[in-house]
Amino acid sequence: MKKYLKHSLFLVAVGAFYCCSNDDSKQDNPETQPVKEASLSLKLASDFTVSRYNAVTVDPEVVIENGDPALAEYKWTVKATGTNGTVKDSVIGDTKTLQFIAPKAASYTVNLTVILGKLTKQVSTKVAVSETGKTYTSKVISVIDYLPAPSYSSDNTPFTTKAEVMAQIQSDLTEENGISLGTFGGSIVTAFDHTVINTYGKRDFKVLMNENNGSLKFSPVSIYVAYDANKNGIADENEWYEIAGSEYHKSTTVKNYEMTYNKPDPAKAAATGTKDWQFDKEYLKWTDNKNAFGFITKTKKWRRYNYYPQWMGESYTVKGTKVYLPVKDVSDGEGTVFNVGTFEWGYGGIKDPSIDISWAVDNNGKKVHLPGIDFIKVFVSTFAEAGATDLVTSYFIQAEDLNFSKSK
Ligand SMILES: [Ca+2]
Ligand SMILES: [Ca+2]
Repeated sequence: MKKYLKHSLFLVAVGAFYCCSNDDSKQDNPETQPVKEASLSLKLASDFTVSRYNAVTVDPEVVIENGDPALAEYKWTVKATGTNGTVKDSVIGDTKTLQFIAPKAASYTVNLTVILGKLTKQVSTKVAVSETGKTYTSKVISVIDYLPAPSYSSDNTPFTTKAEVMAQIQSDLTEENGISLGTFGGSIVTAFDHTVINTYGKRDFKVLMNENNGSLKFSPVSIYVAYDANKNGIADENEWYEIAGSEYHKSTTVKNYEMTYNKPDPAKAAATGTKDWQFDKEYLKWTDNKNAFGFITKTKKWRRYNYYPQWMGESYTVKGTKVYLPVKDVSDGEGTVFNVGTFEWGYGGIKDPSIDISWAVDNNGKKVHLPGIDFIKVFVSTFAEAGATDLVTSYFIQAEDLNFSKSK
């Protein structure tokens, strides 16, 4: 024991000596060396090729000496001809690497300006965008997946298999009939026939839902987007990002919320409430991943309908971000008239349902930069009942590319 103690003391002494001698040496060397001037040099391949609505990575070689690379500012511009024939530079990016993507086949002159303190350097390249021979549409054209949550008025599609349901939903999308998503967790995944470009500094697509109509109120919906980065034509699990709208950072927003809906037993006697419209207060049982449970009330008006999608088995679980929707009874507690709130920006079913792809975030809430998106998922992120007017639900109609170019 003694031996170890001695040894340790010796180490401490050496450490102390080393530390002090190091400090001394610093004092012996006053900072007389001149500050080296920063230098910046750029290199970029002279041309790139890609086809219309596809992204090509334009990756410059940036060499910075005696300067902090984190302080470098990047500005990508492309020469665009305006409607009156004037040629102007449009900003298309502000990151070191550019994902160039264009709606029209043409030859583009792309310039990069890098600013580092007092230094400014420019470099330019050509991107040749070729035709694909395909015709594109501005709206989503196919349904990839569909999972409705309970809803009062749709009878949740009188089918027994998912294949039958999907055929009906695809036809409803084409006809723009309005597709019932129900309450929390109801969702639809749709695909465009082209990549919706994330236009710099602009909103890129809009989501069309059915609108509030008299006493019938609908919920805003959350949007998730996927860019087919690996080009396999599939929205892979790791390609999805949530659009972080106005409610995303609020304390009332619950991430990774899960609800399980249980199929009501048709043989069960209805538990009527004190109000005339409360046909069965214990109609459809739900549980969540916060150890809570409750029942969706069946209202008198919809008593002959199934709220539960009959093809979904005995129970099913939905998951995603839950957003608080203010719902206020304005009928002196009668539960017959309600005010339903809305969200400011970044959702479907609101006053301005246009979305900037740059609002996309990953699972940790960190902003991601996507060159565009191929798939969108519309998800009912609220859970609210409005008395006699029943569940606050949503219907998806369409989604549309806002900067779509019809001409080739
Ligand atoms: Ca954008
Ligand atoms: Ca993919």
